[in-house]
Amino acid sequence: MNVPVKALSLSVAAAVLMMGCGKQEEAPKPVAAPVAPPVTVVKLGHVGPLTGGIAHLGKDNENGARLAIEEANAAGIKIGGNPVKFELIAEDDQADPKIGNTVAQKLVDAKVVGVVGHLNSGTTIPASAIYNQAGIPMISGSATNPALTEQGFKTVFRVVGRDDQQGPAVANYLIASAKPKVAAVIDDATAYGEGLANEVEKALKAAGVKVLPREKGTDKTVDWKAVLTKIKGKKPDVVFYGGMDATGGPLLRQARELKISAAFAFGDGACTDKMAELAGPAAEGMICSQAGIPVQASGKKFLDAYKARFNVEPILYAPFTYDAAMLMIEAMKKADSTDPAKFLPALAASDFNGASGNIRFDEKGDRKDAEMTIFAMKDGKIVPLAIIKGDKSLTLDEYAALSAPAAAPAAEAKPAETPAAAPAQK
Ligand code: ABU
Repeated sequence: MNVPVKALSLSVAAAVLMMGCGKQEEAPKPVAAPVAPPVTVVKLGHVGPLTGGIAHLGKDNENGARLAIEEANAAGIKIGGNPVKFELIAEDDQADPKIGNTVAQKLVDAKVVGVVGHLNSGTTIPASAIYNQAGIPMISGSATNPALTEQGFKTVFRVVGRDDQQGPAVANYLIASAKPKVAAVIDDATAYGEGLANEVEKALKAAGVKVLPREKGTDKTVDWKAVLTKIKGKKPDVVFYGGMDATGGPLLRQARELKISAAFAFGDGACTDKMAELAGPAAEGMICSQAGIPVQASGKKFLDAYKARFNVEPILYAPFTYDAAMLMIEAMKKADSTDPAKFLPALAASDFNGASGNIRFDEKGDRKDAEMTIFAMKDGKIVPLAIIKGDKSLTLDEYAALSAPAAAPAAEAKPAETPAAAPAQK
């Protein structure tokens, strides 16, 4: 797991000098140079799709974890008395559950001490059993399907909210803003898309909205014309799609091409500026939700560091994967050990002010008091309309004013010992 690297150097012994008279003089004694303490290399895994339609989101997640690790290495952390060097082992699961399991086993075999990931619920849920079997903690920065943390695994955590929070949040916004009588719900048949669509449907029905029979595609579908033609005839007032932006963008563009005028709403997987790139002007006005604070609220220090390091803006959940890696590192520091069995209790007891706000876990490994944010697409950018925290609905400015001390110093994140530093709780 840890590879000690010993650096040892000795000064060169002086040669014995024979002086003119033939008398042998005693050579100076060798002086040992200061011995550098052994460096412990600590491997952390990150997994997400780095190829395929949602590679942009996988790279965003990976960048967040990488930034945290580079900052920790620059800070020069000691654990167990020795300096440590964190190494990120980044793997591509292509958003495919089978490949997800293969790379999970690869990370176990590589003796990582923790994993940040995976990105998709459909890969994270099966992979979590592999990590749990090996006693390796994992924190997803984006998987929102409730089943992930309902398995009873003590090694499993997430730093975003759940779809049984996100579904009602976006559905209730849709109900209040569009006052629909009839709704269509479509999903991509993944653990995430179908699960979130189910939560939205439940909330719509509970509010008395008639929900049409479910329509389905896959996470590769880009031709939605048959599904949309079927829906058009039933004249829904609103359409919700459970799926990612790579498939949601074409869906929205084709819906407008078919002159479907319903309000469209999406979950976090399709709550990105990429929707405007893929759908064009058809994306204007769409509603979407994220299962956490908007990236803009993650604090200037994190945003500046991310931009400086990667020369792009973070897209969606990079602040959350940054925090996930930081949480692992903080837990190792607290336990003074890189042994997962030893730092796991410290991880479960985290109380940490990171880029995405204050993080504490409940007994299942879910984030306590996770925020939900509702966005609308304006001029090609998703703009946060409301950040829902407990029973409060806040604007971005109101949230920033409440949480500034916690959000600002992302790179210097400290355990939340000062109650004033934490954002308002329910
Ligand atoms: N939560 C958005 C996308 C990731 C997932 O599959 O849960």
